[in-house]
Amino acid sequence: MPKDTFYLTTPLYYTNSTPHIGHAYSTIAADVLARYHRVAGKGKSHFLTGTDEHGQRIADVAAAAGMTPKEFCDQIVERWKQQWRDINISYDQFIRTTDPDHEAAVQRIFTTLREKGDIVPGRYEGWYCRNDETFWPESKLIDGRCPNPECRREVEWLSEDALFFKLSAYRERLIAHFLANPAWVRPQSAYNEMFSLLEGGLEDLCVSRATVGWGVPLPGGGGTIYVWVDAICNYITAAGYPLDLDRFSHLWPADVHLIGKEILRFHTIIWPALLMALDLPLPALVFANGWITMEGEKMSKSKGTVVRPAELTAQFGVDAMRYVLLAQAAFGSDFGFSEEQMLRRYNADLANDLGNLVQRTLSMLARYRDGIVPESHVNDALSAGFDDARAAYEDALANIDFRGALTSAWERVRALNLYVEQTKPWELAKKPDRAELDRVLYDLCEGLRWIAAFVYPFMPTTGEAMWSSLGLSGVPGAPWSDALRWGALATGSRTTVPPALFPRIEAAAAAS
Ligand code: ME8
Repeated sequence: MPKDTFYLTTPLYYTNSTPHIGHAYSTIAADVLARYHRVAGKGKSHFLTGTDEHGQRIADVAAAAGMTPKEFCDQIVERWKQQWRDINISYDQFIRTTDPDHEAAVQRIFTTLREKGDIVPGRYEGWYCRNDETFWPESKLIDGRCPNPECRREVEWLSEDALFFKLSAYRERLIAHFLANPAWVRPQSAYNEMFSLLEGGLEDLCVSRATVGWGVPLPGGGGTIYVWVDAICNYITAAGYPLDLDRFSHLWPADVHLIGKEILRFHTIIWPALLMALDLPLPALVFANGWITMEGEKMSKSKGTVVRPAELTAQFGVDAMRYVLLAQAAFGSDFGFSEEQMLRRYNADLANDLGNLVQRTLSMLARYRDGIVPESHVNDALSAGFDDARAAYEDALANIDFRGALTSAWERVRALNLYVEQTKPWELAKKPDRAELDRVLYDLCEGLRWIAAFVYPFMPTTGEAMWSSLGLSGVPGAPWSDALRWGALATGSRTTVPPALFPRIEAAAAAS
């Protein structure tokens, strides 16, 4: 069977904690792409997310809470799922690394790699960070501690018989893949960093843990499979590998793995090498989002600098939170969390620009024409601007450039607001000849329809509210190539004025 589905993934989040806006940021980004592809894509799409539940760290947290690791994960997973429902994440599949079919698939993969000679026995001696579940060479430690700025905990010396994946044997092939596919890791800075890591040489990877009990058991006994190998294989096990190869053939290779930049090495060096060892094709793109920072550093639970999505949705609402997070910075760049900046953006882009356009357009239509869409007509100047915006929007999302897509949509929002100022419908309404006012009102409603389609992947509830206010049913913008033709809004459609979508928030109210 040929691959026919756009396949998109997020990282699997650790269940030792609950979601903060950093996790939400990556997941919202994936949701935007998934919704856009469902509406505009040529085929099906599949959006995978889930939880990473094995490893010593999670066993430790569970023990501290007086629960078994599985009991602990079962209740935390519900909080992740609830969070995603609360912010309108439309995943198609949620995988847990404790799912029995995932565990069985990982064991099969492990056995295959052993049989092929890619996993071999050896002895591990070195530093291990229990918190990060990562082996660190001595040269990387900072003052004898874990070099991850979020962690910096003491590392332990491990000395045990272990199994190793022959990562170093894949270095040449990885280098060749990077050279032949210069856009497969993005942004460019991520590609460059990973390429220079490769050039610096690779060591084999220890893939078994004799002393960690909470994990996928090693086939044949003697401990568990290294949690990162277990977790990273989710992208193929969720798609059916190796137990349902028919399903797998529709999905794999993934079109996009969205990840945070701190896990690039796992996704662009270890993961492709594992896939090469399994004779499977590599994902088309790994895109690393930047970090949302607080006081210049990645948000960190241990430093008490995390912001929860609920804190933002209480203030702005779900859609506005989704918008402000993605409009704030180029995807792939870090940005400092600032409620003040978010508030400014909310008031400028949502309350003033979009909210105002929706209200004034539909209110004027209600007042002057009983809410009925006037006769359809062609307006070359306006429609050319919308065609260009559509092309720019599509191009931006093909390049995982959320801010770019929003910019092209908001240029049209502002163009329509300007059109209102220039044509002054309230003055045209005083003229006995109806034709000119009808043309302007049609243009505004039609423009609004396009904007609803652009807005929908980012702000689903808002897009739907705009769409139904225009008397339309179905998913805004679907199917894309029919919907995004100027003049498709039917004459005679009955519109309604929605409640204010984005009431202005005063800074004083926000602070209280
Ligand atoms: O790393 N800014 O899970 P995790 C932006 N289980 N994105 C952030 C962020 C921030 N401040 N904080 C977290 C793991 N993220 C592994 C992954 S994948 C097979 C296994 C996002 O719970 C970002 O996508 O620590 C980052 O990579 C992910 O959450 C890390 O989640």
